[in-house]
Amino acid sequence: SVDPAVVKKIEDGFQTLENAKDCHSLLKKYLTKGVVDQLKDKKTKLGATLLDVIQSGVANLDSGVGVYAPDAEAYTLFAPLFNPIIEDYHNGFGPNQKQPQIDLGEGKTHLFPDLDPENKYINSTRIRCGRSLQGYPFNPCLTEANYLEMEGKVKKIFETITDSELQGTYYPLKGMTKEVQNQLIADHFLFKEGDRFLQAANACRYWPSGRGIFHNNSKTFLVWVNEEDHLRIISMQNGGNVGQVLERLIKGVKIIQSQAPFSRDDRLGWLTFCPSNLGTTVRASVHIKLPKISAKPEFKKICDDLKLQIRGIHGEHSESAGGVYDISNKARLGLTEVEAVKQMYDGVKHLIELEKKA
Ligand code: ADP
Ligand code: CIR
Repeated sequence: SVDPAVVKKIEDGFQTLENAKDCHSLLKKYLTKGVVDQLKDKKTKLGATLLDVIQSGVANLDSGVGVYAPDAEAYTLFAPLFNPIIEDYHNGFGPNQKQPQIDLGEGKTHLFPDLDPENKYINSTRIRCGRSLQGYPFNPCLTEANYLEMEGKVKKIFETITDSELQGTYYPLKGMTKEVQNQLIADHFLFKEGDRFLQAANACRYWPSGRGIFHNNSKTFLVWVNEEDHLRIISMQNGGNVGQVLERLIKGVKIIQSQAPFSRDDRLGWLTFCPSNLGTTVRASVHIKLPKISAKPEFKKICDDLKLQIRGIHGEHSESAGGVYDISNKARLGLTEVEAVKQMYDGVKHLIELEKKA
């Protein structure tokens, strides 16, 4: 059974959320007294509790979502909390709905010709997806030995990549100079360090052990190792050629997938640490200048209606700079991978038309 001290922390966390009038997280919206009482005594086989699920959102009242899954079982054991959050975040994906079959968009990349052939609006395009290695829980339940073993496994996979465009080098975070690390972060290639949302979720233990980045020479194909998810597979390049970016991502995912079994759930698709990334795990984004329409008060509403999410220039929870925004598909669950990319593509195309007319 759950330690009474942990139950107390859960109840205190609930009170903290109740008292926080300025908190707008999905956690606060759906963690009712009834849900607390139903779930506070439950524990996954690996020993994770409701506290592991909610502690990041309790410590960070400005969270958008506020919960993480410590292991795969948490999504079912704590479903009375996860399900409504998932439904709210992913365009109404209900408890009886299932993630469709995988369709990365192979053979369909011609559907995405350059969004900005004159190079006037889009600085760069990026598509990423996440994967979890079968047989390992998510961050809070991993030991240092797990991290090192997982890093060893994926390093071996990287060494087998012979495709001339994708082949590259794995750079462990341990031993990387601060100068190199900070440059990679500033240039948008590497995950940041000290993310308070992840830290409060116990997702940064033993840092930097087992963490690192693989990339090809031109930094157009990259893989993050053991940051928020076990793997983040990324394709990016300057300009607005979404088709080319997707084509490269598909090539990379297929190579890696052929050598590592990943955790997939029949209903939720690819499993990830954060419920916002379930399903396709795909976030397709552009860094785009839209000086006219982004100055309008209705810009956020326009993007919401197009099912787009706005982020700042250095990723989630960062600010825009120089009028450049990160615009991406918001939902990742309940649609196919190629549909997720199309949501970003069609939405951004529309935004560019609005900007031209403004
Ligand atoms: P994620 O995409 O994994 O959800 P973030 O929002 O933190 O995570 O973004 C990670 C990094 O990727 C940040 O440095 C961000 O600026 C960069 N990035 C995202 N989209 C683009 C893009 N279209 N072009 C260049 N960099 C991008
Ligand atoms: C939040 O709730 O704002 C953070 N926990 C991040 C949530 C979604 N972001 C993500 O998956 N990277």
